[in-house]
Amino acid sequence: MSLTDKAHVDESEHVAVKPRKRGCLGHCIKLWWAYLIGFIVLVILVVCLVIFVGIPKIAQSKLDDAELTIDGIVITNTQSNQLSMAINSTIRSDGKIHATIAGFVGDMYLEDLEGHIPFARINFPETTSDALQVVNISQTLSLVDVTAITTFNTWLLTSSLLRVTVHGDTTVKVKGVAKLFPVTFHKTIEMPGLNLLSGLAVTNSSIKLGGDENGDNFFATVNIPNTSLFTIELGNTSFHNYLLGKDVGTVFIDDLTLVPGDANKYPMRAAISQNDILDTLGESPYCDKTNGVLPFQLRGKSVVNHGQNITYFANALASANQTVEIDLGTPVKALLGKLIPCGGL
Ligand SMILES: *[C@@H]1O[C@H](CO)[C@@H](O)[C@H](O)[C@H]1NC(C)=O
Ligand SMILES: *[C@@H]1O[C@H](CO)[C@@H](O)[C@H](O)[C@H]1NC(C)=O
Ligand SMILES: *[C@@H]1O[C@H](CO)[C@@H](O)[C@H](O)[C@H]1NC(C)=O
Ligand SMILES: *[C@@H]1O[C@H](CO)[C@@H](O)[C@H](O)[C@H]1NC(C)=O
Ligand SMILES: *[C@@H]1O[C@H](CO)[C@@H](O)[C@H](O)[C@H]1NC(C)=O
Ligand SMILES: *[C@@H]1O[C@H](CO)[C@@H](O)[C@H](O)[C@H]1NC(C)=O
Ligand SMILES: CC(=O)N[C@H]1CO[C@H](CO)[C@@H](O)[C@@H]1O
Repeated sequence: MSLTDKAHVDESEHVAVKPRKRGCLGHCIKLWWAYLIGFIVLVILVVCLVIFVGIPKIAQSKLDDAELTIDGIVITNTQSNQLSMAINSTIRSDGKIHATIAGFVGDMYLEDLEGHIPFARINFPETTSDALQVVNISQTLSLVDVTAITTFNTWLLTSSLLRVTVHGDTTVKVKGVAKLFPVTFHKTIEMPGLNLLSGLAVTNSSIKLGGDENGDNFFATVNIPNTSLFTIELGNTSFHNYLLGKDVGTVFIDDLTLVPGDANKYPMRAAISQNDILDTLGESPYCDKTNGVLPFQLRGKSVVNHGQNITYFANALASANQTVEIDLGTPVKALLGKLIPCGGL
């Protein structure tokens, strides 16, 4: 641009100093080389602008417009310091430009937690700008920051919706241009959480007076609804069991793997204080209104998978109480032939 400007300036100065009636043609012919250089420079400039400013801007804005959806996340092989994480996802774009996005490391963090500390670093594979891209990832995650993953699990457990951001720097290669352009992959996804496992139901309960060889005296079937997209291998879990604010024992659910949907049906066993239960069953409203259905609260105590303490799940499960109504009237009636009357036996 500077050269063309200069050509114009030269010309006008010329005209100003020595006004003649020869018209433009003579000048144009005389200064043809200046116009030519000006033109070439302009072309180079435009091409450079397109390549170095235009394409990266377009590439970045196309990437920003693309939509990332998570179809499923599977967490297995959970150990104290590592786990396997698989993610099935889809990236949708308008597919109008032909580009390749290089593989990159994406940090995943909770969008709504200040600090944006990553709880996972995911290796995204190379993708293209096709309108529909299926991106399935499977990798082992070393848990460098156990606090961050515990916090994430706590949010996942306690929220009905949570926002997770994937952020990473990568490059785009546009068809026909050799240069790689730096771009940033930044997507915030809204996903359903486990909503405190609400809807958890305990049915088919039975009592064994005096307990079995492990000391367990209560058995039932538990249904744990999973509203999230996560499949999570927990392992052997145990829970504090509170009755009206008092810790009355421990509930165990073995080999627990939560899957999305309603298919989480597990046998549960518990070692609970029989005296506390019988006392409470003899009080109103349990003796006269609820037919022996008692309001318990469960709070995570431990998670052990193949001998390893999984604190990032245990602490998440310990962060909140889940209220669950358990029918003890039916098993007591089966045992004693009657419900506990008000005032006790
Ligand atoms: C991804 O999809 C495959 C095939 O449908 C399935 O076997 C796998 O469990 C899925 N993984 C995740 C993480 O959803
Ligand atoms: C990727 O995941 C999708 C489901 O999200 C599944 O349909 C597809 O089969 C999976 N592909 C592979 C190679 O696992
Ligand atoms: C009820 O519990 C018993 C053991 O206590 C178990 O064998 C049975 O399968 C359970 N039934 C259902 C329907 O969950
Ligand atoms: C859970 O309930 C028990 C008994 O009511 C209470 O002591 C405890 O503080 C509660 N814990 C949480 C995390 O709410
Ligand atoms: C759960 O505990 C049982 C009995 O203690 C054990 O046999 C089993 O291997 C444990 N399961 C896991 C996943 O750790
Ligand atoms: C797991 O934690 C329990 C209680 O906190 C402890 O007694 C046990 O030794 C731990 N096990 C391992 C393998 O660290
Ligand atoms: C009870 C409940 O909320 N069930 C949900 C479990 O999750 C699936 C989707 O993964 C939903 O369709 C169910 O409604």
